[in-house]
Amino acid sequence: MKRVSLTQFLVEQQRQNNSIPAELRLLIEVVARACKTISHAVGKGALGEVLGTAGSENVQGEVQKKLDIISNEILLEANEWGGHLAAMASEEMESIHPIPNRYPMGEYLLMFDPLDGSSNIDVNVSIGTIFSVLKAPEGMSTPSEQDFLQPGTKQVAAGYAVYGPQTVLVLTTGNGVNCFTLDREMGSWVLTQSNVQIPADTKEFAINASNSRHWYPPVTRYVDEMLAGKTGPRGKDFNMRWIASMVADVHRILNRGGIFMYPADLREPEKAGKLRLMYEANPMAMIVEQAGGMATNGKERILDIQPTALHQRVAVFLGSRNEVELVTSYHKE
Ligand code: AHM
Ligand code: MG
Repeated sequence: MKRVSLTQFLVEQQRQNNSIPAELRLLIEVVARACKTISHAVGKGALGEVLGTAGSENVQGEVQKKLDIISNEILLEANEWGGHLAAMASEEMESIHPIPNRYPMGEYLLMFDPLDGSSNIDVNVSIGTIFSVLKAPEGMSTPSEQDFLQPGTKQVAAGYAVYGPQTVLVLTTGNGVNCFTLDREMGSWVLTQSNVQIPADTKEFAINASNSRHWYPPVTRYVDEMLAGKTGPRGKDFNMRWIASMVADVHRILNRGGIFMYPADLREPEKAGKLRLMYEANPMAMIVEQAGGMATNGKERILDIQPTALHQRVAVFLGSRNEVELVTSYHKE
């Protein structure tokens, strides 16, 4: 098998259709390098004294794990000096992180969830890093939170790294979705899947069913109909999976189809779900759409939502097109 590295892949893409400007290519490589470092820290586990809580809370009031903070630091440090970025924003930081004055300022904005699936860190279950890249608005001098509040359609790149039995980087620059497996001996990312496509139909769904008593009627109806199996209105049996790491659930869907749901529910309607639009929903929605799938908040396309706050939450339905279409149609009835 001819091995194509991430660098070679990006350079060739840049040559072929000029779809990736050189600056963006370098930015992606720096993010990928940071993910390699995070993968290494994650892999050490108890031996690296990286497990457990850090005794602090993030802006959403969630307890931070040591690895949440370490991963955040790795991404900030790796991306600060390269000259491609104007600012960064992270799920783990209350406000944006402008590039310090001692470094040149670039034209991109980077957002990330440094370590998604925090509840799985200490139990050795797959976790990951999710990232999204936007262009800074034309004429921006000092970056502000406002500059980040662009709809997901404006993303120029999005991706995630999943730290599981293998470490895999999944990337889109708006021209399909490609996967790179980390060769741990060589320390390089190798192209292992090109132009991934999510099947339009599926028999598998993912939702945290312990919240079912709080669901809104369209979600209850949709899930009940699947649970009814062959003799129910759907006429087939469905299987369920819930990893509680969005990266791992999305990665499964990318590989064999399925629908992932984190709906808003009756508890705190104003929160509109658990997941964050800027760090989780938008990048995943771009990847899923680029792979032929669909992503909505139950009513509208996630990528069309005009953000109003950096840490805004959103309901998420994504994956196999026909299923996302169906559950979205139930919300509209
Ligand atoms: P995190 O960013 O704090 O890790 O939270 C996001 C995670 C997602 O990866 C996952 O889909 C979801 O939270 C699981 O939530 P729950 O524990 O409610 O099932
Ligand atoms: Mg997360």
